[in-house]
Amino acid sequence: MTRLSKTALAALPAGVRRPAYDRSRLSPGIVHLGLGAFARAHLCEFTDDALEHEFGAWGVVGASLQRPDQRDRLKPQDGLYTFLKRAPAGPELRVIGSVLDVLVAPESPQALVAKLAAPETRIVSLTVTEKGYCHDPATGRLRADHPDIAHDLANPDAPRSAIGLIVAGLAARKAAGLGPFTALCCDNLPSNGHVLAGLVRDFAALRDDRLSQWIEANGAFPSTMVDRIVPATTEADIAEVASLLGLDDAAPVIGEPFRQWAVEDVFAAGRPRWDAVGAQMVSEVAPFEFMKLRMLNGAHSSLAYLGYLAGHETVAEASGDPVFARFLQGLWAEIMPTVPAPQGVELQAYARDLLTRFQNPAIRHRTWQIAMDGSQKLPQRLLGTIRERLKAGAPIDHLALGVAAWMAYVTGTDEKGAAIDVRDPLAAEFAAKTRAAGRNGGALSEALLGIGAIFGDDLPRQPAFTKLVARHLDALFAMGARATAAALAAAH
Ligand code: CS2
Repeated sequence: MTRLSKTALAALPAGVRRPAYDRSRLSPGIVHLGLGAFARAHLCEFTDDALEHEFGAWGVVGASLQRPDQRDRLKPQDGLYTFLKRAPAGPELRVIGSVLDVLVAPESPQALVAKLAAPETRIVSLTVTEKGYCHDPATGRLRADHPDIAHDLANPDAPRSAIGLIVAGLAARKAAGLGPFTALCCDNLPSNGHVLAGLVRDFAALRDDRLSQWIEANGAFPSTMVDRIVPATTEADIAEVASLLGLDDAAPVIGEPFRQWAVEDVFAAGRPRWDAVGAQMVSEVAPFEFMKLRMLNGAHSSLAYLGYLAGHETVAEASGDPVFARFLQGLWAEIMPTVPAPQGVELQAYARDLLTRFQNPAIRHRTWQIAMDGSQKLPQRLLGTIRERLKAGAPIDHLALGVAAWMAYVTGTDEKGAAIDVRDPLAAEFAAKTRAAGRNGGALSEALLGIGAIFGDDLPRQPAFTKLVARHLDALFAMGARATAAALAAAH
C-alpha cells in the first residue's frame, strides 16, 4: 500500500478532510517540545484549523526529547498524519498538515537550540508530561539535584531537559539581540505558565543572574488548560486507519470529538488565530484549570487505580460499571465545592458530560496508561482538593479512596496476585517501601505518606486523612476495589 505523503494527498478518499491551505508556502513559527500523540491531536489540530482560517508563518517543528521514533515515522510522510476522531456514531478521518519537521534532541541538541534561537521561532510549546519538568510536584520548584538538570547545568550548550533547552534557546536569543519566544506550557499542571516561568527563572539564575533578569523582564509564559482524551495509538488503530484511508500511515493519532483549550492571551511575539477556531483566549485560566485537573483528571486517576485493581482494562469499561459510575458521582460531589465555576459553565453539567466522555465506547483508553506517573499527578489531581476539604471540615471519603487505590496499585500486585507493571519515576522507592510494609493498611499508608515530594509535610499529620486512607486500604486488601466502592456507596 502507498504511504501517506504530500504526493499521496491526491489519492485520499473524498470524505477525508485535508489541509485546505498551500502547505508548500508554510514556514515554521512554532517549535513544539515533546511531539507525542496528545500534541498532534490538540495543538497541531488547532494550528491546522487556524492556518486554514488565516494563513501565516505558523508551521510546527516538533522536537522529540528522547527517542527518534516519531521523526522516523513522520519524515517519510512529509510530516503528514491522520487524526482519527472516534465518535460513538462512527469514526471520522482528517489529515493534519501543520507539522513541517521533527528534530531529535539527543542526536543534536545544538541543532535544536539553534532552531529555538532562530528569529522565525516565536512560540515554543511543550507537552513533556508532568515528570518532564524536573520539579518537585508538591512544591512546583526546580530540583537542582535532578540528573537531567545537573547534566544541563554542566553542559549548557547541549541540554537534554525541556527547561535546559528553553533556557539555552533564550540565552542564544539574548546574545543575538533578539527578543524572547513565548513559552507555552500545554501539560496538566496547575498554573502551568507560572510553574514553567519559575522553573526557567530558577535554572537561568543558576547559570547567570543577568539572563534570569532578562527573562523575567521580557519573557512570556501564558497559562493554558488543555483537554482532549487521546489514548495511545495501537497496531489495531494503524490497521484501521490504513483500511479507511487506502494509504499507510505509520503515525496516526486517535482522539475523542471533544476538545477544549483555554489560553491566557499574553504572547511575546504573536500567535496563530487559535481564537477563531475554538480556543478560548481568557485573562484568567485558573478556574478552567481547577475544573479540569480536579474534576476530569482527579476522576480519571481515581478510576484508573480502582478500575485496574478490579480488572477493568479501559476507562469506558470501568466507568460503565455501575458501582464505579456511582463512585464517580460521590467523588465529584466532594470535588465540586472546591472548584470555582468558570464563567458560563455549570459544574453539574460538566460532570455529566465527563461521564459521557469516559463512557464513550469507541475510545479504548487503558486504565494502565492513566495509572502511570501517579507520583507526579496526585498532588494537583487529588491532594489539593483534599487539603481544601480538610480545612473546611468536609468529608473526603471518595477522594481518600482514590489515594488508597493508588497505594494498593503501587504495591505492584493486583487483586489476583499478578504483578503490575508500575511506571513512575519513584517506582524504585515505592517497591522498597511497600515491600517492607506488606499488605497492612496502617503500615503501608504510613510508609507512602512519608514521601514528601508527593504529600508534603502537612498531609501525613492530618489524622482525618491518614486514618481514612489506612481503613480504605485494609478494605481494598480484604474485599477488593469493587466491593470497597460498593460499600462506600451503600454508606452514603
Ligand atoms: C489522563 C490525561 O493520562 C492521564 O493521566 O488523565 O491524559 C487525560 O486523558 C487528558 O488530560 C484529557 O485532557
